[in-house]
Amino acid sequence: RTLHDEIGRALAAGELVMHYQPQVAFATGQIVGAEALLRWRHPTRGLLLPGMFLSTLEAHPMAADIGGWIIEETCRQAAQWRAAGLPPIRIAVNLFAAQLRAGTLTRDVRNALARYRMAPSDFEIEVTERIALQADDATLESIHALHAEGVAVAFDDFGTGYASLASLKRFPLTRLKIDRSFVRDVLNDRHDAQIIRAILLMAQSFGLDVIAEGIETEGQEAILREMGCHEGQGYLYGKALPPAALAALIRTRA
Ligand code: G
Ligand code: G
Ligand code: MN
Ligand code: NA
Repeated sequence: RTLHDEIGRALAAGELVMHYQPQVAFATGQIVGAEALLRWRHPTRGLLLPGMFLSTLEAHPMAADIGGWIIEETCRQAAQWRAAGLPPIRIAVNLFAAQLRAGTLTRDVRNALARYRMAPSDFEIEVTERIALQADDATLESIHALHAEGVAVAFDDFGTGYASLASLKRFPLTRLKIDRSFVRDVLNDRHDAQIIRAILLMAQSFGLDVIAEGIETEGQEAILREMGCHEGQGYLYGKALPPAALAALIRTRA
C-alpha cells in the first residue's frame, strides 16, 4: 500500500499528530507562540516528517478535511494548555491550498475558535507565496474576513519567492516570517544582512510584525534584535515538540 492509500486510515486512526515549534519574544525570552507542524505516527514506518508525505497529502482528496482537522486539533490543544494554567500563546497553522479551493477555511476556523473559546488573535494562519499567488477572489475574501475578525495572518518564507512584494499589497497580513535562508549567514554575509534590514524596514512601513525563522545561535538572535526584529523561531529555542514537551518549555521560560 502506498502512503496515498493510507492517508484516510491515518486520520481516522489518530496517527496524525501535531508538534509545536516555539516562537520567542527577544525582549523577554518568553514563548509567545508556536508553529504547529504535522507528524504521522505510521504503524510500520515510524514517525514520518512532512518531507516524506506532504506532497502526497496536498494532492489527496482528503487534504481539505485534514486541514480542517489540524485547525480543530490545534485549538483543542491550546484550550487544554490554558486549562492547565499556561499563559495563552499564539498558535500558527500552515494551510493547504485545498482548504482554500474547498472554501472550508473560514467555517473551520470560526467553529474551532468558538468551540474552544479562543481569542482570534491567538490563532494565526501561515500563507506561502504559492498560496498567495493561487488565491482567487473567494479565497482573498475569506482571508480578509478572518483577518478583520482578528485572526493573525503570517506570510511564510518571506523574501524567497519572486512575488513576495506583490503579495504585500494583495494580501491582508499581520506578520512576515523572514525565511531562514537569510538568517543562516546573517553574521557573515553582508547581503543577507542588507536583505533582512530591507524586510524589517518594509514591514515597519506596512505596519507588520516580523519573526525571524531558523535562529540557531545567540549571535543570530543578537544581530536580529539589534536590527529591530522582535521575535524568533528556530533550534536555539527548540525544534517542533510534542504538546507536553512544549508546555514544559513554556513553563521554564515563563
Ligand atoms: O519542520 P517540518 O519538517 O515539520 O516542516 C516541513 C514543512 O512542512 C514546512 O515547511 C511546513 O510548511 C510544512 N508543514 C508542516 N506541517 C504542516 C501542516 O500541518 N500543514 C501544511 N499545510 N504544511 C505543513
Ligand atoms: O513552514 P516552514 O517551512 O517554515 O516549516 C519549518 C521548517 O523549518 C521545518 O522543516 C523545520 O524543521 C525547519 N526548521 C525550524 N527551525 C529551524 C532551524 O533553526 N534551522 C533549520 N535549519 N531548520 C529549521
Ligand atoms: Mn510555516
Ligand atoms: Na518557513
